[in-house]
Amino acid sequence: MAIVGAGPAGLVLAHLLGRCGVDCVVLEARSRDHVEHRVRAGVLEHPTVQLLCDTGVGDRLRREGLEHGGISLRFDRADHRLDFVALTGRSITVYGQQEVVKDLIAARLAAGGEIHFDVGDVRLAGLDTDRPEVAFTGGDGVQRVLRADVVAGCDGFHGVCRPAVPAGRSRVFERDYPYAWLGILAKAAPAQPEVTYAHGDGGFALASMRSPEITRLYLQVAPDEDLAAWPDDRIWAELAARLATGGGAPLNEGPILERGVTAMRSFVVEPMRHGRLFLAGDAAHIVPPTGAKGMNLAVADVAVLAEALERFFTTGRTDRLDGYSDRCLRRVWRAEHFSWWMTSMLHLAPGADPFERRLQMAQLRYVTSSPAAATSLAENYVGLPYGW
Ligand code: FAS
Ligand code: PHB
Repeated sequence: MAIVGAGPAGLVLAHLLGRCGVDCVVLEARSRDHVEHRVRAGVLEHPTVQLLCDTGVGDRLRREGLEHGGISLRFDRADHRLDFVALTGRSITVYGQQEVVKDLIAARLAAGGEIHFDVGDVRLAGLDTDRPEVAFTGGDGVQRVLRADVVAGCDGFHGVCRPAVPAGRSRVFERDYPYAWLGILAKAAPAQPEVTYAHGDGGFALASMRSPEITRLYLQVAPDEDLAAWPDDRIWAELAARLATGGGAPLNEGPILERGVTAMRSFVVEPMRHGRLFLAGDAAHIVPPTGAKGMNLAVADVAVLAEALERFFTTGRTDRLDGYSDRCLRRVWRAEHFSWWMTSMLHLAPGADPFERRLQMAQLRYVTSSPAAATSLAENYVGLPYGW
């Protein structure tokens, strides 16, 4: 089993396969230090937390993760909390993606798993045979060829696996949004107890956190925003303006530890398979991060793939492998819709007319006042059960 990519998808897959005795090798283009410090997602769905804890890699997550019973939508200069536990009986956990990656790498290496970092020039061949090959240059400069039964393409949106599918054998569905997120990680106490999405006249902002001392904040900006045009004082002033409430606590400022601009897009490739290549996570789909689904979808994909591969390697039966793409795409499209819906409800599209603004306000007021509407948002946000 060759796994290309050591992000959440590749590492969870290697962890699950390792537990059932399937021999797998992970190939990662970047260094261990880089992947363990790359700041990305922050919210773990309930099923993701369950899977990590049930398979023995959730100890630190349980100790250090911040379990939240809900989120707030901030509009009309007030907070409107959605109580996920009351609505669904389930919670979410805030725990940085890089921490999940650290825990998984440590667990794989402790179990004797094989992860090659700093690999280059990864090339796939023989995907439509039963002996596919992955050629690569190791971090030591030595060229190698990995002969496998199956290849998992877990190398993200910009990887080499999806492009290895011959033209005409897959179909792409995509949408770009007329805005991006400027995100910062700052050494400052979060000013609010839970993840808070703000919709105001100046545009969207999101207040999250990583610990009682580290806050994670986002601003809607133009899709081609130049980060250099955002000195610290401008970032803090705009965040304060967009997150202002009637009487809420003021934003706590502090040293900015990391900053970046993330494009917003929806993207799905169908099918998520070509011969013995199986695509998972961002290699197969992208969601705008407003629904906090990206990393969680990656984990859900490989939970299905690991079960199918275990059946194949232990019995030779391919029925679950043959059903992999269709089964994952049902959840993927549900998450694509939810992420598009949250994004459209909360962001101010450039040139949006007063009619669109009033539709957004009507939706925000409805989803925070109707138990039925609030339950719909809550069950999608906390994560639908696997197999949904
Ligand atoms: P990943 O991209 O995480 O991992 C792919 C791995 O493959 C990487 O380590 C890469 O180095 C490696 N790779 C690439 N090409 C390779 C090659 N040729 N050979 C070998 N290895 C190769 N999601 C949220 O839910 N909330 C967020 O706030 C959020 N913020 C994000 C910010 C940014 C800047 C980005 C890019 C994404 C963000 N996401 C967010 C989405 C993100 O969390 C992804 O959904 C998640 O990383 C998906 O995990 P993977 O599918 O494993 O892909
Ligand atoms: C985060 O904490 O990084 C985060 C939270 C909620 C989102 C996206 C990102 O929708």
